[in-house]
Amino acid sequence: MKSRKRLNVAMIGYGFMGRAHSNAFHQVGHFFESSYDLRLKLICGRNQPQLKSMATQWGWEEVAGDWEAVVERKDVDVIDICTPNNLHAPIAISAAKAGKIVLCEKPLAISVEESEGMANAAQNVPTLVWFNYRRVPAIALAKKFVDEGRLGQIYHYRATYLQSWGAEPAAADAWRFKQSEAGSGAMGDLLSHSIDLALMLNGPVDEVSALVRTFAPGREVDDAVLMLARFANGSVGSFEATRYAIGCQNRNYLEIHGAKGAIRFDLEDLNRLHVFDASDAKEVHGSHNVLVTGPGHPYTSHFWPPGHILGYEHTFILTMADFLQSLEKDETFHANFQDAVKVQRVLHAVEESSQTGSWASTAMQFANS
Ligand code: NAI
Ligand code: SOE
Repeated sequence: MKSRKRLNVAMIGYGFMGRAHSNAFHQVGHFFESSYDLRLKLICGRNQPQLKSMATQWGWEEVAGDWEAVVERKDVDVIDICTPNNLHAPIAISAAKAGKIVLCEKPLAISVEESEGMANAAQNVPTLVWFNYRRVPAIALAKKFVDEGRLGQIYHYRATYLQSWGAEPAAADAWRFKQSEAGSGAMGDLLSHSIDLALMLNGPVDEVSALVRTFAPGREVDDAVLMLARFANGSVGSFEATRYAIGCQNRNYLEIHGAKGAIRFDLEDLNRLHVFDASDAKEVHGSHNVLVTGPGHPYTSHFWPPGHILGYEHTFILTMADFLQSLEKDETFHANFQDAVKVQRVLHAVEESSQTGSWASTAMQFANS
């Protein structure tokens, strides 16, 4: 066993992601060897009774109420931001200025300018953005196939991120519906994931044409967004993200068609990658329905024997595992703040196009960033 350096983590916000990250911080050391020993030092939030119960349940040593004080603490090495989107920038910038490692939930920010400010402030500290779907083993396998050229020249990229809870009246007062806290609706919340995956799998987007719609009367943010994209590699993309896809819970789907083959993935069946290989004998042409649990598949040997499936929580454990390895090797981790700025620029172009009704460039206004 290597001798390990202790990293004290402070997590701001303790809701859904607070639990997903707490689990990852606990589990990563069980499944991956690392030079780092994560210590769950403190969690920060506004409701002290809830915070204390969360701390007890998830093994956090201390609780705190004021993030400004937390980011300055000398005994904290890592700040993990799990708050609503509008707080990402102020917390991340203060934490980076205090020299902390900064982990931040997506979308990185509520505007391009804000995200650039974060990336600038964090130039000298390691950063991570929790675009966790990059680490679904089936998506990592898709990335390997694309990088190996197994799909050939890419023609089509297609992504849909379909949820339905936007249509539920009970959800109506959530922070996710407030412009001031969320910045946007399906755009920042869901489309950001699809864009991040598209940039990772298919490279830069040059231009977009978008349609944005709010169905609920008086709602401040978008419920649905459609985007057409021109990729730098010559392929074309279509994207749809919505909170009004009645019947769908969390259907994060993508499909890529190239000259030599195709792949298709659906988060609602996350252990599977459908792979079409045009070089297969014609009489057996059809998609291989690959169970991505090993042997030989990305990440899977760290968990269970082949066929013993993985879940949503593993994507966060794997994100953390790769991040700790990048720290150990002094390598750049992805997705980092710079990667997430690129996502913000596409989102900005989406907003612009939806307002002007014209195609919008992702480079136009921000050519120096
Ligand atoms: P949530 O509503 O479950 O939790 C938000 C937390 O922030 C709560 O604990 C709340 O008390 C806390 N908070 C709010 N204002 C605060 C303040 N001033 N100081 C300290 N704490 C404060 O929200 P959820 O779902 O955990 O989302 C948080 C972030 O994670 C968002 O940016 C969201 O977009 C992102 N997210 C990412 C996911 C992913 O797939 N990577 C999945 C779900 C959310
Ligand atoms: C809610 O729409 C949500 O939790 C998003 O905030 C996440 O980013 C997405 O991964 C799942 O759905």
